[in-house]
Amino acid sequence: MSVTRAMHSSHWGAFSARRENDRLTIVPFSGDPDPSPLLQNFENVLSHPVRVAMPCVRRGWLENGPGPDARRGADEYIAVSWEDAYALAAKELKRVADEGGPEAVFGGSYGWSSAGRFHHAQSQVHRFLNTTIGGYVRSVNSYSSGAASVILPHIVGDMNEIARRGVSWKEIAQHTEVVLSFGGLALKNSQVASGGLSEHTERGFMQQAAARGTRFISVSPLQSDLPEEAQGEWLAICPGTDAALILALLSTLYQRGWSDESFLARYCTGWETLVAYLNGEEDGQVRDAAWAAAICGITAEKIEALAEQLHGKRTIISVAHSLQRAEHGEQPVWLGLVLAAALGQPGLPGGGFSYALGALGHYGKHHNRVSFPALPQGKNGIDRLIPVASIADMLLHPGEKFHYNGRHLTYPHIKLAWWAGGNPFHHHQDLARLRRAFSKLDTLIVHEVAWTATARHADIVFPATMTLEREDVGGAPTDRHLIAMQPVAQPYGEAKDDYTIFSELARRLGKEQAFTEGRSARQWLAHLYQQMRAKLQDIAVNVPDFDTFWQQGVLELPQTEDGGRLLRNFRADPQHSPLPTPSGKIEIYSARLAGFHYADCPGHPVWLEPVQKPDDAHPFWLLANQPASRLHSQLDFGRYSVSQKREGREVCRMHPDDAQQKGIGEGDVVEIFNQRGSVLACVQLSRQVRTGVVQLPTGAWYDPVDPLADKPQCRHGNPNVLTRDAGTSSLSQGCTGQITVVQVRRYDRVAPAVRAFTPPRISGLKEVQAQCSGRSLSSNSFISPDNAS
Ligand SMILES: Nc1nc2c(c(=O)[nH]1)N[C@H]1C(S)=C(S)[C@@H](COP(=O)(O)OP(=O)(O)OC[C@H]3O[C@@H](n4cnc5c(=O)[nH]c(N)nc54)[C@H](O)[C@@H]3O)O[C@H]1N2
Ligand SMILES: Nc1nc2c(c(=O)[nH]1)N[C@H]1C(S)=C(S)[C@@H](COP(=O)(O)OP(=O)(O)OC[C@H]3O[C@@H](n4cnc5c(=O)[nH]c(N)nc54)[C@H](O)[C@@H]3O)O[C@H]1N2
Ligand SMILES: [Mo]
Repeated sequence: MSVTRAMHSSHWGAFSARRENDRLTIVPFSGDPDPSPLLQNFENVLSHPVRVAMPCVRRGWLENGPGPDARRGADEYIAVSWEDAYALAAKELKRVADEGGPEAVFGGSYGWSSAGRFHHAQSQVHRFLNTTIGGYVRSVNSYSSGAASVILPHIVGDMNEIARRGVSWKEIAQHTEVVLSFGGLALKNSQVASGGLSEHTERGFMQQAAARGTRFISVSPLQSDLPEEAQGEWLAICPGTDAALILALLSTLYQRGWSDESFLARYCTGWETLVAYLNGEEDGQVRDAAWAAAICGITAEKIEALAEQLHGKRTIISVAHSLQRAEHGEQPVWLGLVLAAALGQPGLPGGGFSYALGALGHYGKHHNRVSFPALPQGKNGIDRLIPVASIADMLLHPGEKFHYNGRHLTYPHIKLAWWAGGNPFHHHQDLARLRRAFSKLDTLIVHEVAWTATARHADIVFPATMTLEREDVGGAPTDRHLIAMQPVAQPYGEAKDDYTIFSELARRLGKEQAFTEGRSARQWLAHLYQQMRAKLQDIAVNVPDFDTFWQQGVLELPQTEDGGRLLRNFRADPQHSPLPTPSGKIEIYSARLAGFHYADCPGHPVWLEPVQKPDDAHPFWLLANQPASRLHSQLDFGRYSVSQKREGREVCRMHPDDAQQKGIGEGDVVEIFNQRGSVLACVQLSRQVRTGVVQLPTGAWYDPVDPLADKPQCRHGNPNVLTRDAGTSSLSQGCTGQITVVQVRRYDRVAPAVRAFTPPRISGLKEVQAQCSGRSLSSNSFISPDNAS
């Protein structure tokens, strides 16, 4: 019996993979106090039939050539040799770039890909397009924090200073009396951090804080957003209404004389403008607790009691990413900051505002003094951008103007999009609209490890290796462990890593040297490691050479405890450490934002009536939050993810009272629908869900019964069939996928079988396989790390 063990890492934890004959077992990193069950998702995926085995070309594209095609998403595929795939892709990229320049190529390629820093797919795409055709149209910001990342620099400073480098968990556990979190602190979310997370410490810190007497208060439609460890309180709010609640809290603090007027005067601009707004001096509408109660579904008494709980306490306010992933998402973020300021807390130990605490394992952690460098992306020769969530608008409205952060920009005319390491048919909203948008392209090229819905819309599909099939270095700036990621298995079928694919394409475009700089993947790892080592030497820290690190598997890096420094320094000395805002202070009124003249994001924070709210036809809020059983759509076919489904379908949760009214029982298949389409899911009844809310997490692979339908039905449970595709506001144009409104009914027919994990029809697979190396697709043989390179 042969046994091998290799060190590896993922966005949800470090581990060693142990294989015994054909069985793969994942053993969490011994230094991790609270490993994530997501690790189990690796155990069954290596040779799963839904893996992409060969380069494939969409039949319609191969037969008719590049061009808009409404059949994208419903076509079959033809397996081709690597030679043919490279030739087709290189020729097409050259054609598009010759005719339209880099402005015709969209290389945003948003997505989380895998944890390794070198094979980070998005960086590889960017480097490839920069070095071969001189650039590409890029996307800015993220689906995570589209609104927050744009508004925070106007009102306080860079988001990273308020989130990743925000007040640390350690400090909270020591000093904080009240943690008020809008959107909660679910441990399901802090399991994850991009680049890796070798130690899951949130649970422990919450236990410590609670034991010392910290009071945790979670404002959320879901009780489960606050872990039991926190022993906290739940305020069940209607989704999308936190801005009204916070205005009422501010009004109460002000009316009772509890607002910290000296902090507000010394460290902030514009409090008097907001007070005028609270008092209705602008428009006659008083924004007090009674006003807010009618909007957010929390009684006026409870709102006033909450204000009282905060008054005089060392309080930290956190606003989850989710709140700003909604219409006017800038407002609750801005108001969370203002609430912390009105309590006089920013800059005090364990106090103030911490954006998105607990949303990811990065936040509230300490930083490495030196981190592993990113792959250099080269220089993009053009400056054309879209906010990342405007992808469908861009493709559907070329040449049209749009607003973004004080600028008036124009959508480019895109002919070709190149995607590696992301899944837009997971991450984007209104998937029927997204399909129509993608049908406008001449060509879509996708590198994927498996037949996701995005791969099924591509014209050329390159089979990419999974992280377990190659070597890399895992590391994040907030993780003190650097991991030598050693391969566990041979590539599946004909799969190659993204770097090899791009190197081969660059060669065919006459740019191989520019792309590779003459380095193999292993040589890049050693080169990047050496850069980090030199920087460490500059600060008198010696770490072993690359080969020794590789043998060791894990390296511990020195860290610094500088969490919360921006506001701490500002509080200590506002003259010498002003904030990087126009006034140098916290901006409760922003002259700059007012100068943009956006009705949907004016000069001070406001409550704005949303376009989407429940009505007779759509009486429920749908909450499309992050899944507990996987990262986004990654490894949805993995063991743990599948184990959390029911009969192969995603599980949605609703309150038993709502279900009873609809004649829905535990375990029933339901149809959740609105004007954009419908989704089947399996019901779990739960009193942890506020009435009027249905919760369906993201990440079940899109599996439309008829992919070309105007209003598709997803039999698997992907909520993005239902979400609305509109930006947060003219300021940031962020993603608004977190919430929408829907109707729900029991599905009484025989529910169609889920086919998400069955590959599309592929012809010619056998022939190409015979031409190629002849290696059997099923022999996903395991290898030992020693003979991996
Ligand atoms: N309705 C709604 N929608 C949302 C959200 C929401 O709250 N509600 N949340 C949004 C948020 S915050 C985010 S960050 C996005 C996430 O959206 P994405 O980042 O696009 O989601 P992932 O599933 O992580 O996609 C990564 C893809 O890369 C592939 N992959 C992994 N490793 C490799 C590799 O080495 N090479 C290649 N070529 N491919 C690889 C995986 O198989 C997977 O398909 O979703 C957003 N969408
Ligand atoms: N297991 C796992 N963890 C993840 C991810 C994953 O896919 N899987 N994704 C990671 C990524 S990329 C990101 S960006 C973060 C995202 O971090 P978040 O956006 O914060 O995560 P969500 O789970 O979408 O939302 C958190 C909670 O906010 C609540 N909520 C929703 N709408 C509202 C509202 O209007 N008001 C209030 N008060 N609460 C509301 C929901 O009940 C939800 O459970 O998560 C990260 N963590
Ligand atoms: Mo995200």
